[in-house]
Amino acid sequence: MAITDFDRYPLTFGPSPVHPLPRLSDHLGGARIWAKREDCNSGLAFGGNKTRKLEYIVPDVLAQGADTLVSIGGYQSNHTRQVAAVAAKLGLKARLVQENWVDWPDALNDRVGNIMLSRIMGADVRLDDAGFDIGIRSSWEQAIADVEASGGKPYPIPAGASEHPLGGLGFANWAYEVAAQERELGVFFDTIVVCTVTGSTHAGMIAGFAGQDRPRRVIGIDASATIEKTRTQVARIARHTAELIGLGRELRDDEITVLEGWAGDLYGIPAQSTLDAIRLTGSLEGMIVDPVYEGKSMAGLIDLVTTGDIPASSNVLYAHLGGQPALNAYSALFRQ
Ligand code: 1AC
Repeated sequence: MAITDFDRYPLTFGPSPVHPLPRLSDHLGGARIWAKREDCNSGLAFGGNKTRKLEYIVPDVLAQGADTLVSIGGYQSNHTRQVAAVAAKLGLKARLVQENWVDWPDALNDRVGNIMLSRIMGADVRLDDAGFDIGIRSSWEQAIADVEASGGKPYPIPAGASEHPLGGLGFANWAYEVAAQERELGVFFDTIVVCTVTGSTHAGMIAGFAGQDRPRRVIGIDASATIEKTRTQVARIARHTAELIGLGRELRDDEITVLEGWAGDLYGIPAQSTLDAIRLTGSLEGMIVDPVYEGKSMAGLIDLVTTGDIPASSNVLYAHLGGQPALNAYSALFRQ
């Protein structure tokens, strides 16, 4: 099967915008940097990368006749917010387990930003004390069982939709969308930079680009400081997705790159480089990145361009995945 053979339920506006970041590029004095904007890809609750993944999962939800999407993330999960939006759009219920992934002292952490949006959209939001983990959680399995026990028909969607068998397809398709946009724009992005945590965004890209003629670097920037788990998960999902879309060969290890160094100590806690990247990108380009995901991947991009690891001759495409709503829980960091 090829990517075009999979059913896709449209939730996005179409191809997400691609545009240059000239002032950031000039400031760094190296490669030319562009952004592809999943933060404005849809009218559903600010969109984001998970909306693309859900486009390939919704046909299965509808085929199974489910009435409740059951998913999981941290209090400030972008993923659960996008699941809540899709449930609202389809007239389904959403049951969301929101774990305490980040020990963050903001008193409104479980009330503003993503979690507030999920509540506004009518999701059944349940807080859970468990800390960060990208694996399958018993609280989520319990939520699925609870929905079933109360007569509902649950549809399980794991954290970030990453461990879902179809979770990599949205970003495999993204790779083909990029190739079409390159033809229109007359540019080739030899380097892609993307934040990676639960892994299927990055993994899908790797699988999608692997089937194209011109090789490129698809650099995942670790944002959770659990590097070995992340590498293992990205590799597994990339290989599974490559097989699904009929790549016809094994992915090589050198096609799977997750770089560490910008996550700080913990998921959800910004490092100084994260905060510097947020302010630099905002003040030079008016583009807002967040303290959990994009601030960390942007910090990685800034260093890789500045040190020449990404050569000055490169065109870099920065994947903006749409994590901004969490900024509301980090207001103390931006008082001045
Ligand atoms: C971790 C999946 C993730 C989210 O938003 O919950 N990106």
